Amino acid sequence: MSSPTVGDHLVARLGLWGARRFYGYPGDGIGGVISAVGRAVQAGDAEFVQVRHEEAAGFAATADVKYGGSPLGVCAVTSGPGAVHVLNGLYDAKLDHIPVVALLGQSATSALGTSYYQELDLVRLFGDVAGEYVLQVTDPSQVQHAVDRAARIALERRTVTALVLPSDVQDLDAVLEVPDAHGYTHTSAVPGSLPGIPRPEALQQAADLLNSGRKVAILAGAGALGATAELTAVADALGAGVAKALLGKAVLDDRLDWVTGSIGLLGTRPSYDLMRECDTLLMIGTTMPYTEYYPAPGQARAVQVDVDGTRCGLRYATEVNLVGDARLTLEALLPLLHADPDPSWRERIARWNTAWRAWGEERTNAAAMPLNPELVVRGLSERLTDDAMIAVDCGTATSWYARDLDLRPGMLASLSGTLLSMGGGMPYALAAKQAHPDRPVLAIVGDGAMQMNGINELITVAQRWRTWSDPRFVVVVLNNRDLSFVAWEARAMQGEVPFDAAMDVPDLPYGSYAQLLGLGGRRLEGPGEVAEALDEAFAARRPTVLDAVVDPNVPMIPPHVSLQQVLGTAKSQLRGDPAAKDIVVEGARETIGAAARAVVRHVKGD
Ligand SMILES: Cc1ncc(C[n+]2csc(CCOP(=O)(O)OP(=O)(O)O)c2C)c(N)n1
Ligand SMILES: [Mg+2]
Repeated sequence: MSSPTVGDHLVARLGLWGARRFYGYPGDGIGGVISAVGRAVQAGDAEFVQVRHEEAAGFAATADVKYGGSPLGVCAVTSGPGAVHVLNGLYDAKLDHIPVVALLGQSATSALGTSYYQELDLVRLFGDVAGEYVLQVTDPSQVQHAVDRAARIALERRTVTALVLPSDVQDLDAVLEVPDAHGYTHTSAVPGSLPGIPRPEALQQAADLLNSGRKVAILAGAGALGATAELTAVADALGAGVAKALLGKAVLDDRLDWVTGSIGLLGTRPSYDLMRECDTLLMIGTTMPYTEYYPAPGQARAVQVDVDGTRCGLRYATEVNLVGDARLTLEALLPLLHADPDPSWRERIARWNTAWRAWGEERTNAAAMPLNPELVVRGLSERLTDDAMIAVDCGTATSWYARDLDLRPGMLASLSGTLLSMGGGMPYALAAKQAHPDRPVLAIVGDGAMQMNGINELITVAQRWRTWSDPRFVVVVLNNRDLSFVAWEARAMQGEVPFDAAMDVPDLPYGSYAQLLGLGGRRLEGPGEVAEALDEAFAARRPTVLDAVVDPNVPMIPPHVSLQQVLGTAKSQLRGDPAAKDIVVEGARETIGAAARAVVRHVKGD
């Protein structure tokens, strides 16, 4: 066998870090690495997932880690356009604190600096997204330390790192043994120990504060995932209610009466009330950005748990910050908790939940033309098995997911949580399947996002599904022919009439498109069809796309509708929003319409 190349060395060294699944797209700029991945695939040491667009490679590498597949995500893309395309997916990783190494092709060293074709200054371009570590590799003896540094920094700082690889360097002979000489460095591919437990004094201080609370609220985020049992025990010991940030939704069962579900603009009213009424706040693995959904400043005494001390005290003024792993920290905190919770606190929380669920039923059953999206999403809750994986795109789908989909421990669910990028849903679902081919996946995606990249990644699904031991891959397209989320933002936040040419999405028969690809597909146009179609899709022996024709005029009502937002809606109605006549109808939809009309009357002085 010919001697290993720089590309082979790179792939093998990444393998030592557990990074063996490469999401990517070839091009001559990354040719030597792609060939090396190919040789590793042949040897059974690696896997290559070709996506339809490099952005999806970035999203999928991120999601693979989020769904518990690889410890370290990796994507490989070519120079120039490939590198530019992957950026958005990498920003998703950076903002959600997911370790990903990007392998970027580059023009040959002999051409660099000559404005060569596809030559971009990638070290500079990636200086932000991979600001913690971006290195152009020009000598084979760098490979060992370049990979070790890129992997270690990505893992330790939970961020993105990048290696820029000139094409000629990728094919040079590898230097597997770094010389024992001046100017060389010998690095290790052994990962660091995981984050540990805070100091005992800090734990005691936190316990004293929490023990003195009478109405304790817990806010759990992505950092709490994997700590379900410990979180439950701590919440019980404190008699606390728990609200969940979007990325932490899978940590606790949505149906528990002391769990108030999602929080924030897309969250529930009980989560808002929990925060506004508590006297003590325990934040675990979250920096949920919507500060108006925290307790009022000064209202609650607060403790925060986070693996990264720099994120403590970021959204709410804390008294004690516990820097450590969430599960270990909660476990260590538990024996110190001797609270005397007021039982009426959890009883109140349960009453809030009962009222919220009743209103949810009402919203779900409200008539809509032709389908109410909340009816579709609630139907999904009942059909998900305990091992289901869920991926959601950005749009009204995020809102219905946050409020209407009941998750249970054991399920895996994620989305582009901080970047909130459209186009994450399908690559996330694909990566979930690559990570766990034996589990079913559900993707909920808007029609805008589907047309942005979803229909393309459906081709990847068609290409790969026969390699999955469980072929179930259910895509629910919320086809409202509208960029509904932003249309509602325009109405509620700016008081603007949405601008049709900007908001309209062309209708497309997503189910028929799926059939063209050899997948299952069906269009849903009436409430009577929903249950049967969902049952069929979850029982199918191949991926299925359900094209749910839903009403764009079902409003996303914030959990507490502020006067300002209502005024915004009222103003847009006054200015003749063509949707206004449809918005103001029966059931739940009347809530915002009626409030808006009340303000309109007030403004007009009736
Ligand atoms: C890449 C990207 N572009 C634009 C936005 C702004 N944005 C947020 S939601 C949304 C509308 C999504 O439309 P669709 O996928 O049809 O879902 P809907 O809200 O209609 O259910 C837009 C344009 C974004 N978040 N990401
Ligand atoms: Mg839409």
